[in-house]
Amino acid sequence: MVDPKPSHQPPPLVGTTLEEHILTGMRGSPGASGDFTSLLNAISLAVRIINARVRSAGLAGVFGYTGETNVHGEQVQKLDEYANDVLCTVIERCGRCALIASEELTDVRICNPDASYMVTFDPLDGSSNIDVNVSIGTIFSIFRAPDGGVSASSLLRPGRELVAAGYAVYGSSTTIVLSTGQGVHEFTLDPSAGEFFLSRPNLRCPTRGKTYSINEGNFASWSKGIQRWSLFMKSEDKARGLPMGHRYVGSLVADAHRTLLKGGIFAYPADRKNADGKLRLLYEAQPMAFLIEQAGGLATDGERSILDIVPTETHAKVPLILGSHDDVKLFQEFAAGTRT
Ligand code: AHM
Ligand code: MG
Repeated sequence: MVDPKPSHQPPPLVGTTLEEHILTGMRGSPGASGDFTSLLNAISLAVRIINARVRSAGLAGVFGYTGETNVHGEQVQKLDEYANDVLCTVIERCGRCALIASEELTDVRICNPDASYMVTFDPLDGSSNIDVNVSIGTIFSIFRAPDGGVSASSLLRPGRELVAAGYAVYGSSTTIVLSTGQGVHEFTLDPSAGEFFLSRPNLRCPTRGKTYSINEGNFASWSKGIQRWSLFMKSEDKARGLPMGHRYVGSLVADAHRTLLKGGIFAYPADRKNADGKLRLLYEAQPMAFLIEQAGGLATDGERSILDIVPTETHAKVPLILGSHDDVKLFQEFAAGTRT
């Protein structure tokens, strides 16, 4: 007897790996030399190594790895320093990166001056959440290196020139969300295989969302316009979808990831203490803005697209408002005082 034909296609036995996905995207593209794939492979390796350490961070405490030295007499690094060292080592060794900028490095680091790319990263974003077992992540971006060699100012460029950006979330699972300028795709680590597999292709940020995300504790230091916006978010008007729900993790990766997937708005605006906000333009705001715009959302400083702003220095800060198109536009109207 012949089995009846299945009514649907069975899922593939093996999913698409991150490397396969990158290779397919690069095939046939001008200048595809394999350098870009090697660089992304290096970043993915660094993320897996950092992930292993993040997953045992609690055990480190249990086993007494809390002081300056551990039971083996080795220096114990803080997790964010460790993440920085892993990324620097793996990226430098792959030989495809000319220049590195990191939140943990005071100055940019020239590694392979003739290489084709430059990389920025925030090695462990949301590090204040490490001790309380809440999601943290790694943010990165990739620029093409200029012809004629790199210098300290080579990375002071608008985010529009990025060739790729992404972040890893060390959450209930470990994921990498990546864009090489052809949509945004999520890959999830299968810990048993040690491999990232495509889990959600072509992520789109909904036009409107149901939650807003901001540190409400800063209310008293915001401008009048932003205070009015915050009160509006909490006001009751069912027909307009108000009040919005409030969600705030305090890790940019986690708050931006939720906003990208479910819509809504994340904001870290300027306040009385921080005239330029708190977040860093080069390795936090630019990569997140690149991803959100690729997913159909908006990322602004309240007026301009983040991707049009040129950093004045490596660690320059910027107000960051990102998320669903309509929710970000509304924020801008309140901030500008055109809506009260
Ligand atoms: P960092 O942990 O890399 O220094 O990043 C700064 C963090 C962001 O992840 C987060 O959005 C923000 O600081 C939270 O700040 P606050 O505690 O002031 O709300
Ligand atoms: Mg950060």
